[in-house]
Amino acid sequence: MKIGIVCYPTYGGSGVVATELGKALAERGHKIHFISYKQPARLDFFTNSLFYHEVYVNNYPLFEYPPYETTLSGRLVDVIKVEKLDVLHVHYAIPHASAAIFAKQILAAEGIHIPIVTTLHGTDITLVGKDASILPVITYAMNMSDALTSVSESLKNDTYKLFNVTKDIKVIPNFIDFDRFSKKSREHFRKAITTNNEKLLVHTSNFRKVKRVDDVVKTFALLEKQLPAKLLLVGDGPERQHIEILCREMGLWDKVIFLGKQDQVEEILSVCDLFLLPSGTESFGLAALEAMACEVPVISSNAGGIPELNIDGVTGYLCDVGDFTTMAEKAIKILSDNTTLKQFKANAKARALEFHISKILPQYESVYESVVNQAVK
Ligand code: GMT
Repeated sequence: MKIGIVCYPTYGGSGVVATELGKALAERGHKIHFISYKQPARLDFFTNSLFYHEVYVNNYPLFEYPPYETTLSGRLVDVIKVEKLDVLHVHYAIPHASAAIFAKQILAAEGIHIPIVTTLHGTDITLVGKDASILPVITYAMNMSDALTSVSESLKNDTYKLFNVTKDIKVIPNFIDFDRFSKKSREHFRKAITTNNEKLLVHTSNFRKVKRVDDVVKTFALLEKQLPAKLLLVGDGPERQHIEILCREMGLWDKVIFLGKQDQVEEILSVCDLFLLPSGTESFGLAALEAMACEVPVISSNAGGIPELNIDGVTGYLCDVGDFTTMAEKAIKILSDNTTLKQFKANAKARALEFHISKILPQYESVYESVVNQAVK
């Protein structure tokens, strides 16, 4: 099949899922056309089945807000026609779903039918999309999509709760490529940052408020009073400076290491003992799945879709949002006994294997086939 994929080109979340999906589909013989405003971060090579089309927004002095959505629709019309795409798959509804529906309608007027698959990822529903200024546009785009998928049951339920969506939503969970995400031997890196008996905790995110990185630091502060440990903070974003200041104020500056944005996050995860994910909302928690694949158990909040991934008492622990005291207690419980830690690490990997890319990919293929076949009938 010739498949167009629209996504954000960013390091985290939906951009990663879209890019890894496209790369895996290309390996299975499909022709994949990525359409975005920048080359997706994980699209670090090309083959004769992978293509990238940049959306370039022309600026003009009149525009306080350059018209990205209109330009994206125009680019989609062009790529769909020229490349003769069979299906267009858009990741993150805002503004990708509405831009795709506009392109679909323009093409319909020319007698060309293009099925649209929209995948909902998280804050496109739970934070940004539900805002009254956007809600009617996103509702329309979801209902006009030929197929709708969401990355968790929780996100599906939120969508039905918050929007007047009449379409079926198929849950297809996020996935992990074990060729890349598995424990690597990088002990030299661990030795460089920890002493022999120190445990190593980690958090990776885009440092937005919703990630509650201050709860990561507060959990660590309680823990390190009882257990020698260090904390790695990977990623960057609006909250980073505030978190740096918090670490200084709490006297943790020499125990918390800020690594910034990293390409080879699996190498870092490979030397860590525990992952912290205290998010206020989280539709799935791909970062936690990446950690689990590298044999790192997870202390998380019980928000959104996280309980569909992290099993309480098995792969880590689930705590109420904001309850960093319990998070610290549970972290100490796992880390203070090496036999317990070993068991949790093994459980984390076993759970991650259930999200192996080979199990999830066919689910997307069958969605594509169903919308393409519907069009033929
Ligand atoms: O929705 C977002 O906040 C952005 C999105 C992204 O593009 O980074 O993250 C969401 O999608 C990921 C991939 O499906 C999920 O693993 C994240 O849980 C989800 N983030 C939130 O729900 C906050």
